[in-house]
Amino acid sequence: MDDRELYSIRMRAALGGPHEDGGKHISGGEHLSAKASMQIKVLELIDKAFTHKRGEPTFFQLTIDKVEEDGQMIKPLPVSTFDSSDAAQGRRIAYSLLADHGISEEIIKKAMNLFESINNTTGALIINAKTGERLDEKKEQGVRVSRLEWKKENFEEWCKQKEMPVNQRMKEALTLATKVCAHPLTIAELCWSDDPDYITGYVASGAKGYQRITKLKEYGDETGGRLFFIKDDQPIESYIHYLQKIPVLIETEENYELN
Ligand code: WAQ
Ligand code: MG
Repeated sequence: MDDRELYSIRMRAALGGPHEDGGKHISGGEHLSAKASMQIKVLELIDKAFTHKRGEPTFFQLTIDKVEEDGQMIKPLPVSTFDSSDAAQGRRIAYSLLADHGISEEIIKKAMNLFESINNTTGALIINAKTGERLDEKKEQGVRVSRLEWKKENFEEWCKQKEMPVNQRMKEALTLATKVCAHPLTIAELCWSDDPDYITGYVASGAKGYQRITKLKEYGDETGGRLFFIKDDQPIESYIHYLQKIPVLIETEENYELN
């Protein structure tokens, strides 16, 4: 076996049946892995789904695909943090951070209202930053970004250097945002979790980095999601292909090897 061969591992879990049959979305997750580490990554995903605060799944699906596409290595976006004392203040900060990217107030408002209606999506909604129109055709589910990884040891070393606590959730979110924002069509991403016990979210972009906002919703609230604001000057199909299929490894050093 060539130990540089990579596998994409994807998980989705729902309560009351599969998502497409109306089940409630509980959890999703993805890894890129060498064959030797697949078992441990699968166990992590089982643990993630079956200890979830949105509920205990009755449907759990795992998909493993061998990756044939060439990958890219990208440095993590720089991180900054904005403190908010409540959700309302957090959303005002999110507004102004999105407006810094030239997105109009009307479109931001429209997009934020979408969060109230998308609390069962497994993926992200892709929004035309000029018109506010939704560009993905995936209806309920949105587009799931896959084939991304940040090796644990490298992430922990990076946290130490930045004097930041090791936060698994931030690792996943920063990995995703770095992949999404590395594409030239992405103007900015807005995200907060759909987990009732996680209230920190972010606005991210290649231009401004990963801008965390400590409180974007109140505890107990199960609404959350992801919006990608994009330019409309290239076909959406190649953008979606990049998000779903092109492997991206986050690395802070040269000579990086995934295990
Ligand atoms: N691709 C596209 N959309 C996704 C993906 C993905 N791989 N994973 C999650 N989503 C969407 C989906 O609609 C989820 O319901 C929603 O995002 C929220 O996902 O402290 O934990 O995993 O810096 O609940 C951000 C702040 C935490 C971290 C975000 O999101 C920090 C979070 P969750
Ligand atoms: Mg979640």
